[in-house]
Amino acid sequence: METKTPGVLTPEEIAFYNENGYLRLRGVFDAAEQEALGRELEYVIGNFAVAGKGWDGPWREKYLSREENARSQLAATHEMQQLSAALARAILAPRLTGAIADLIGPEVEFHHMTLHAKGPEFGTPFPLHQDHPFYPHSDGRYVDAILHIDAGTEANGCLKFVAGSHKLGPLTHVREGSPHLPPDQYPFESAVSCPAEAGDVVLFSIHTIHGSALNRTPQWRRFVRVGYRNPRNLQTGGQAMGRPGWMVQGVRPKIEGVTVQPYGTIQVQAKAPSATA
Ligand SMILES: O=C(O)CCC(=O)C(=O)O
Repeated sequence: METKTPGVLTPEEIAFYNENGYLRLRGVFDAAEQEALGRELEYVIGNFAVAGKGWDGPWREKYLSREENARSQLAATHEMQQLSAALARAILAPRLTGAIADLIGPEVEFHHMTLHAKGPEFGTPFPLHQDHPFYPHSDGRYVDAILHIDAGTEANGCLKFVAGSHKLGPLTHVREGSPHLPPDQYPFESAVSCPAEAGDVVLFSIHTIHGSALNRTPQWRRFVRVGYRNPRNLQTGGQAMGRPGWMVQGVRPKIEGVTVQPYGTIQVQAKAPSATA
């Protein structure tokens, strides 16, 4: 039985992603799905998320005034598919996973889900970085999908990308606080804004340099990140290391030297083909 959604993206969209390292998908979730996502995420934030000042590090003095540094707020948590059926269904959405299969497939494995809700007026910014240091993988066949539960605008801290930066591969990050790129070498001005509507999804490569500015609006700005990989792209460390995820397109390929335990671990023997790549 065919378990891969037929092509979703146009050749132009695939070419845009390959050239720039990111891609906006419009209207992935309809009004009813969007309403359920917003409502259930509100419950998750109220009951399970941890609110704090957000990412730490010397970049804060560079980017933020004293007041912004003291008052900035971010609510975060992980793996909300364990808390909400609407969020669990979103991971499997065929238009989303089919698009990702067009970019890195044909097989696609779900890897993780993370909430980033920027608080009102002083919603924490993210300095420019790649996601590679947080969950390094052997190659570039890894796409992060940002589900826009709320619209992303200049005023509330939409995503910003350094176009084409995925071609640089993994870069060395400052490890003081959360991994980030040195602000002097990678200024925010080098990134282009990617505003999007609620219900849109923005995709980007694990190697694309990105970040977002302060949320200065009176409302929360809620984004959910879902990580997807080609299952042949083996993880080498970080978040969710060794945990098999659901197959969301196709079937898991059998890889020499890799065993998947039914109750929860992926073990890679030394001879696995891409474990040392
Ligand atoms: O939520 C944001 O504004 C930025 C998210 C981000 O940088 C990330 O998920 O890696």
